[in-house]
Amino acid sequence: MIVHALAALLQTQVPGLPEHRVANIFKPLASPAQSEYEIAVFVIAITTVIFVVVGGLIVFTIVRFRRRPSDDTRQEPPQVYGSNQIEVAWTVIPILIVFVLIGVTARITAGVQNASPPASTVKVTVIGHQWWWEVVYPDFGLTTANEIHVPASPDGKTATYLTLRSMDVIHSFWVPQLSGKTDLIPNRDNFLWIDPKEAGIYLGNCAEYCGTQHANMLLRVIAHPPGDFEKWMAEQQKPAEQNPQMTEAKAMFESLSCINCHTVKGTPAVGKFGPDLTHLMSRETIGAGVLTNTAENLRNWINDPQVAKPGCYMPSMKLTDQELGQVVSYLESLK
Ligand code: HEC
Ligand SMILES: [Cu+2]
Repeated sequence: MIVHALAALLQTQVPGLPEHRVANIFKPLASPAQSEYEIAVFVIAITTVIFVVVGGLIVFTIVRFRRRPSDDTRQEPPQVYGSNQIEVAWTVIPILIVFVLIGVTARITAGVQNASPPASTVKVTVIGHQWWWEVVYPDFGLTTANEIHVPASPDGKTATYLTLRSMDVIHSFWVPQLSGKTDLIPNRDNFLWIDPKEAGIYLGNCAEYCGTQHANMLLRVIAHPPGDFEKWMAEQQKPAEQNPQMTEAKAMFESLSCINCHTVKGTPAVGKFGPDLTHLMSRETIGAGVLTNTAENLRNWINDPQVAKPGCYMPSMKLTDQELGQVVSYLESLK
């Protein structure tokens, strides 16, 4: 399984878009991640100084006051206690340090949370499911899955505001180069915003254990260069492709219970339990990043999703070869 996930992570590449695949908080590429990076460095610097001072004093004491052969072993060392100055110093200084850390953390957290959206803001609702992400663009009437397309914001003038919800258990949205983790909690809306400084693909994952396939609940944010996001959106808003050569295959798909769980816009398939398949072929991966979206992987997935993602909530439909062939060719027409 890990091999599958790794393979999916390593293979996929959209031509022309660089991949920011380092899951590294020390290489921030969006404002919230930048602020969080700064505070992380600040806290690490202060705690490093404390570590060096305390560790240094301990080492110094051990060496300087070690037992020497000339020591009188029957005599206790001088018992020094009750120095007011020292007591005050080691109480007050740590309190001051703690308050500085609290103050700076509160200021940065509030700064990230209260930042007002720039004029051009894309709203996205991300809904966690076991074990995939539903992605809704309420202003565009669009639903997709697992791959969140947003405009890049090289000048800081656009941002994407995410409303985070959950259908079942607590999940956590984490794309390390864009922002810290934010939980998706049932019956509660959480918010998060991102403004990727560079176009490209940012990888993330669910960061709150949410059941067997938690590790395969991967996430990618695709930040489009200026102008491209609108093109992508225009493509996505079109209804599902109606290819006349697919009439039979389409009828086959619609006769199966796939349509109780999946939506294909403009067709009788209106299920909401699984990912929207209207533009399935525009996605790079299937199964929340577990497989690259190739013809072979798609066929294997539909034949039995439990192989790539054991325990996931899509059953093997035990299709015959002929049914499988038709269903796959229909899905492949959903550009
Ligand atoms: C009981 C509900 C259910 C049925 C029936 C069902 N699916 Fe699914 N399907 C799901 C769920 C849930 C997922 C998401 C699995 C995951 O990633 O954990 C999914 C994922 C998929 C995906 C991957 C989509 C993506 O973007 O990752 C495809 C393709 C798919 N199903 C096709 C089909 C086809 C074709 C059928 C009928 C033969 C079918 N499904 C029947 C629930 C169902
Ligand atoms: Cu999860």
